[in-house]
Amino acid sequence: KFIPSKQATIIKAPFSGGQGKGGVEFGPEKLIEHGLLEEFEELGWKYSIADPLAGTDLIAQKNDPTDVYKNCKRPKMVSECCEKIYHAVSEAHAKKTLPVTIGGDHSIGMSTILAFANSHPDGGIIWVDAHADINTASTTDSGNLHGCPVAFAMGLDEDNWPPHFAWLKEITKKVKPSQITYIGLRDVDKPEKKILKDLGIKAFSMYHVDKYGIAEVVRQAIEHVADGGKKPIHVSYDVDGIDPMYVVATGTPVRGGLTLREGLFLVEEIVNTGCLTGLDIVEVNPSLASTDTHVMDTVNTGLSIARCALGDTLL
Ligand code: 5AB
Ligand code: MN
Ligand code: MN
Ligand code: MN
Repeated sequence: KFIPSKQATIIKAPFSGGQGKGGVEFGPEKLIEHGLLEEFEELGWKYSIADPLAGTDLIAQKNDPTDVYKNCKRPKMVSECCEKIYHAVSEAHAKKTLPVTIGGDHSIGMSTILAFANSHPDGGIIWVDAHADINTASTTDSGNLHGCPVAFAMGLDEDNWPPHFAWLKEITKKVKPSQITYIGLRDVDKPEKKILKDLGIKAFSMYHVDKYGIAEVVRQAIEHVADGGKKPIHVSYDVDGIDPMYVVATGTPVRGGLTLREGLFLVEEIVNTGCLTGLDIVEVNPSLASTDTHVMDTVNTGLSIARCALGDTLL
């Protein structure tokens, strides 16, 4: 509905500065190596590739011991990279293409959802994750900014932001609490629970998936953020939303997650509304599995999410 011809912009975000582990920066290349681009072709999509972090010395930045601000780790690196990704995603929206941002860690979600909200102010965001990623610069305990992107995109606790985030402060239209919902939550920090409650953010945890079933949960999610399928929808998909039995190779796995089919079904349902207008696939870390089979399970899950998002169907 909102992408007039099947045109996508694949945005590579080989970024790992939002957390401490190495390897998540290989996500985009791994997905491409195992057939991401062929999927677009087979499903009739035209695409261009954006590589906004090309030329950035990501290794030196990640190892810069001076890049800290209070409890926040690598704020300069995260800010600089996220600004570039913000512009790339905004450009993809301006060209009326589907931005498909491939991580990398989830800190880049601040850019993708903010670019979405600025290009589609009436749109809704569905954040699929085991985690709420809504710690603020003050509440983060780990200091890892991949646990904070939603708070940054909403402008929460701006007074305590690291000074590097000046560009983000200048973007006055923030993501609104009513504009986002979650599916798959099961590991939410105490201060995050308070934020979700205080702001009245609708969230579907694994409890809701068990109680109502994924079909009803995704229906309610679409109802809440997109008037049941009348408005553009951005999906920010952290692969750790799916159970580690299918997705081992990710940085912060939590047991008791979505089955593979639940995780794919929700994408299929969103696509069926015709409203999918932005997608992130993040936190595939090929270095975090002890066997090739486990790496490939995770990579193939990422590829399946993409295939569902591009409208693969038997019918
Ligand atoms: B992910 C935790 N809440 O803030 C924190 O993988 C985990 O992008 C964040 O969802 C997980 O460090 C970030 C404990
Ligand atoms: Mn997560
Ligand atoms: Mn700028
Ligand atoms: Mn996440």
